[in-house]
Amino acid sequence: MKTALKTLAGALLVISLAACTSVHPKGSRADLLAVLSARTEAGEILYGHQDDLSYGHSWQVTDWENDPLERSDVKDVSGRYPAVLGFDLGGIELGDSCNLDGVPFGLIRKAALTHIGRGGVVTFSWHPRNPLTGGDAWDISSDEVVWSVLPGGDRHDEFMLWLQRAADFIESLGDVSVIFRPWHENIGSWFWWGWRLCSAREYQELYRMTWTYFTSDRGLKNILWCYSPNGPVVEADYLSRYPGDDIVDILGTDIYEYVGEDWLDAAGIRFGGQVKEQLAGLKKLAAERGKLFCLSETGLEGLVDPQWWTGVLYPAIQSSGSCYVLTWRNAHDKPGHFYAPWKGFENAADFKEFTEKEDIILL
Ligand code: BMA
Repeated sequence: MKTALKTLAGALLVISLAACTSVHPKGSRADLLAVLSARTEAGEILYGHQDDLSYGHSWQVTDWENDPLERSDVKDVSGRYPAVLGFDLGGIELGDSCNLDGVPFGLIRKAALTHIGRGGVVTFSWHPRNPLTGGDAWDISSDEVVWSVLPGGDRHDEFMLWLQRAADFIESLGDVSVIFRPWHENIGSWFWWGWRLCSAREYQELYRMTWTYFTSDRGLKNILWCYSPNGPVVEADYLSRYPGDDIVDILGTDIYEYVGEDWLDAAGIRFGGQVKEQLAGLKKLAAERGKLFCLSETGLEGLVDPQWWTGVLYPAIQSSGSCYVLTWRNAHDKPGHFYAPWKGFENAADFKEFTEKEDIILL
């Protein structure tokens, strides 16, 4: 009975949302969870893009206080805004005014709230500097960094100030709910919190300390917590650093297509297989735990495959049960570093076709 009622409520939610294309209820975290669950149960996948309202392939917002934030590479090509918008908090830890990619935090706040106001979902990643060496998030010169920020470690007090600044920013958004996925891609060893840089227990403590500070110490309850290791990885590795069912809401995975020296089709086939297999694994884990799951980051840099969206990504995620898929940013200052098409890009039609699939949701 309970399940039947839940399904009915979910169906009604989806019908009402389909009418207005809004995917964000602007309410509590329970509301956001309910909307995402209802969309997922209806077999729909929200499409997301990193930094979409702040800049694009050949433009950037400059006068952000007066800009209506109506430009978007995704909208330029498809006519609609992405349903999910990703932002990165890297730099907030030292109180910088701009993030690591030069985006003012004032703009990030305004873009996030504008997007939620339009009915979209917002997710934050975080590439903080290395708290022990002073290097960046990719500084893996020491394997004592995580240890040093945990209770009792040399850098603990200062690190709590870093968490405070990140929490201050999220709190400054006000009464909206967002997805946060700190300490991502932790099964690789390219960030200071990565696989070879700390033990499983240290990683879990880092994640749990972050969650406890935000949730209990600061009372920030409107956050859905996403755990998003890099993929593909086997289930045992995925779970070995999992922070716990009591604190994680969404099981994520970051998987990119790399072409390298490969034949293009081979790279696409390999990537498609990896995504399919990883999402099938997450589907099982998520079902066992009553969680949602997603493709938290993906993409093919420079979109060198003219049919990547309809020929590679879509077949890999179709009917997967993933609640959203987010492609990475279109840098305005690095011409080849883009993951969504832009106005004038030669293969934009393939993306438009992808966005017109009835199970792919944009605003
Ligand atoms: C990476 C690249 C970098 C960027 C970082 C954080 O994957 O896009 O240029 O600084 O993400 O956004």
